[in-house]
Amino acid sequence: MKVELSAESQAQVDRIDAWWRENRQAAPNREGHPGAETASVVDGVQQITVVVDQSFRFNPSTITVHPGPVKITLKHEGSGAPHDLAVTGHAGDAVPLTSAGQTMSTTFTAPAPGSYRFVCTIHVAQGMTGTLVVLPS
Ligand SMILES: [Cu+2]
Repeated sequence: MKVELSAESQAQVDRIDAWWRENRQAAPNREGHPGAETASVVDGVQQITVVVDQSFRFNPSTITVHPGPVKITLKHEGSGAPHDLAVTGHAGDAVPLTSAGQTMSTTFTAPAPGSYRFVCTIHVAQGMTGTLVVLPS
């Protein structure tokens, strides 16, 4: 059965369609954040490898460290856009843009105990964020 819609109803359907398309595209924003790991000490430096791909997520997305030097390695095992990892509010605590297939790392001194956000600076809008927890000792 074919239903004729009034102009007003059609406009409403168009709006709903547009909303649906927009929100389907924004679906990565609603994806969860995988993994939680504590850095392990190798040669006196706490080390952790964070894997990224085309899903706009860090894995692990929650990293726990103790005070002292921390080495974060970003491993891009997917395809598509490059990613970086920057602890917000701490210039220098950042792994530079890492392309698909590449591995990059940075070593820095853990900031004061607390909880910090880290982001992929070019995919904040896709919800590509994580949490760095620095324990008191
Ligand atoms: Cu990214």
